[in-house]
Amino acid sequence: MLTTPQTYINGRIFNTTQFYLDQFIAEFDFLIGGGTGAEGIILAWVPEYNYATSNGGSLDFNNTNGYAVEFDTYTNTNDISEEHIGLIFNKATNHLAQVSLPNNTIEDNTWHHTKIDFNRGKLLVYLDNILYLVYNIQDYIPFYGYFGITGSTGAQTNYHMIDNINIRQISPTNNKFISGYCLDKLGYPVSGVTIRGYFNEVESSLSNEDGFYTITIPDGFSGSLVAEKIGWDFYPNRRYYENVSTNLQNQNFEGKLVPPIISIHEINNNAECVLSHQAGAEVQIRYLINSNVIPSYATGNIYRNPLSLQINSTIKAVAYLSLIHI
Ligand SMILES: [Ca+2]
Ligand SMILES: [Ca+2]
Ligand SMILES: [Ca+2]
Repeated sequence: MLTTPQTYINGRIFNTTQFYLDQFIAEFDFLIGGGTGAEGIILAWVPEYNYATSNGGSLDFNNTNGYAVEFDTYTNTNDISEEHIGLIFNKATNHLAQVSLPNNTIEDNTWHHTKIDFNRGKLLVYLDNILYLVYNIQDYIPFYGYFGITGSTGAQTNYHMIDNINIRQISPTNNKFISGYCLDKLGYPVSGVTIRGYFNEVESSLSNEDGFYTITIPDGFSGSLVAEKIGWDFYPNRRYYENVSTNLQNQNFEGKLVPPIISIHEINNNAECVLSHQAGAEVQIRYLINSNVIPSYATGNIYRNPLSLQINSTIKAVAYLSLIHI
């Protein structure tokens, strides 16, 4: 029993065992009804379960930094309709997805069954064996946290009851992870770095906008990780691991742009500067010249390799090229 039909109360049940929240299937039965009509039930997966309690339209899910599937029975801020199934992040007003239900689909004082199938951002929500909600959380980053079910009432009320809770992961004890950041020397994130894991199976992962990566490994794995991006070198160039049985964080790589090769020739009294770099590198060229002569290329990206810079000068010109990654 999460709530009785009293106004402005909440109820929650959390499993205090920490899980790696990358994949799970959650099933349970619930009953909503017997009161004047609010607010609903959610299944939550959150980094901490002891966040501050709340009631009313927040569904006892407020400032959680986690995700939840809601079975909402009262129209509040940003709600699509009175009864709906939704995916919310952090708090109940923040819907990532929601689908409307006809009135008295779930608020009918009878038992319903839900199955919530989640796999690295891909969400399927079934109600009484019918698929209602499909959504993909782009760039979902698995984290350590807890499963729970909460419910609340507001000015209007209901019984909120749950039963037969079953939450399972395909291989909860076998999945471990290694995570870290790819940053340049100044601490700026390097995104789009392929982190390749070499062990029994080769698995890879890309660093995101924050330079953060996470890679799943089998329990007890021995092998190595390599960071790769065209135009970049990384330190260390390989990280070695032996018999890893816990999750490892802050396994960082420091990125450095591969230095270009610059050569300057004199051709018919003109200076030609040829600059070679690994194809595909995102590099911007800035220059200073100790004469008033304008070169034929001012700035540019290295789309061609090598890129040549023609300096039309009969006097001796010196080009200072500095490379700035974008
Ligand atoms: Ca209602
Ligand atoms: Ca609501
Ligand atoms: Ca809602």
